[in-house]
Amino acid sequence: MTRSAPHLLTALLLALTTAACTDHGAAPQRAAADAGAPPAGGEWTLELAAELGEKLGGVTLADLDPDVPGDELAVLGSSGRVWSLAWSDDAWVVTELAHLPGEGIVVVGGELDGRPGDELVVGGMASGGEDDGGEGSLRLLSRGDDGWSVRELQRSPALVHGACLLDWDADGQLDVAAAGFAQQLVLASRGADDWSVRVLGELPAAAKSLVPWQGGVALALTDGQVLGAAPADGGCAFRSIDRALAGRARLASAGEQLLIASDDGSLILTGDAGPRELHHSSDKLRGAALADLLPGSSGLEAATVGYDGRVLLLTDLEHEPLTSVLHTDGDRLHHLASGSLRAKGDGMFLVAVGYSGRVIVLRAPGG
Ligand SMILES: [Ca+2]
Ligand SMILES: [Ca+2]
Ligand SMILES: [Ca+2]
Repeated sequence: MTRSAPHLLTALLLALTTAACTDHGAAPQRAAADAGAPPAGGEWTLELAAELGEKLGGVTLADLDPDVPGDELAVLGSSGRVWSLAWSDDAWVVTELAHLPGEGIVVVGGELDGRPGDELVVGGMASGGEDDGGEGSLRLLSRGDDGWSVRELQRSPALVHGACLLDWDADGQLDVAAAGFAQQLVLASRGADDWSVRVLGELPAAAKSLVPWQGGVALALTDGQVLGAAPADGGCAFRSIDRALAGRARLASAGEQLLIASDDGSLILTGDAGPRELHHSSDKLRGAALADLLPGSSGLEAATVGYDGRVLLLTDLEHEPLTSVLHTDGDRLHHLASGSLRAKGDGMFLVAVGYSGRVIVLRAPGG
């Protein structure tokens, strides 16, 4: 493992007494918004897991260390660095897994090689930074006996901005779906001998995000469309899920539902009754999480982050959603992940990263 002097960062417990505020004018006032009361569902705790000193583009939860039960964190830096953050002996241990030649924008993890532990898939630039232009790259990071190794799955004509894992061809093995500024949906699959990559279809605009959805994927496009893509007769069938004027930036899926975070600050939840706006921020949104974050509350909860630096929690989605500000970071936030971190205990977690270089870990109440 390329353990280049991992700096142990003393976990800084800020013990956030969340200043719950009813953020959206349409949302009703509730006890959660009263002075001194926690947000809906109870008090969250905030932890600064690391300050990595550069813009952070992506984060995910994955089982990077199979010897320790549960998931660790993987974080992408604008320099091309990929770090793992693992909770060990009451501190976050930061380890550089790889230093890619290009900036990483999206990272997902899952079982891709049949060996213990999750692998990582990173989408981003082939070389240089996001704003430099040039080719993109989709890379696989695998943990071997001698540390982590990197191989390129696909060299793209432009930045790879979204990726997700799903079993597209229903052969029992996860595949990698990816898209970006090249306006193509690409599928990478591991065969008996090696990986193969094929273009599933052309897109009408650049893609910012994709997630597994309804046996295929959903894609967030910069022209305001959200498209569904699913296997059909050996190929791929596209359909429109939602359309708006503003570009779409991040997606999260849970069952049949889809959460859409947009450039105009709107946070949309699709459902039986069609798309519904849960919240509207004054700045671009750059994160989407949709999960049962509060087991004591009925239904799912949603969360988002954005360029205003705020981490927002939305509860009571089935009725009139309540919005709580869980944290305000000092700079723009760029990505949000949710899941469990067994080494930290029970319950659900949100992890936010962005331009400040800080890795913000938020723990839901009731864990
Ligand atoms: Ca683990
Ligand atoms: Ca594996
Ligand atoms: Ca498969």
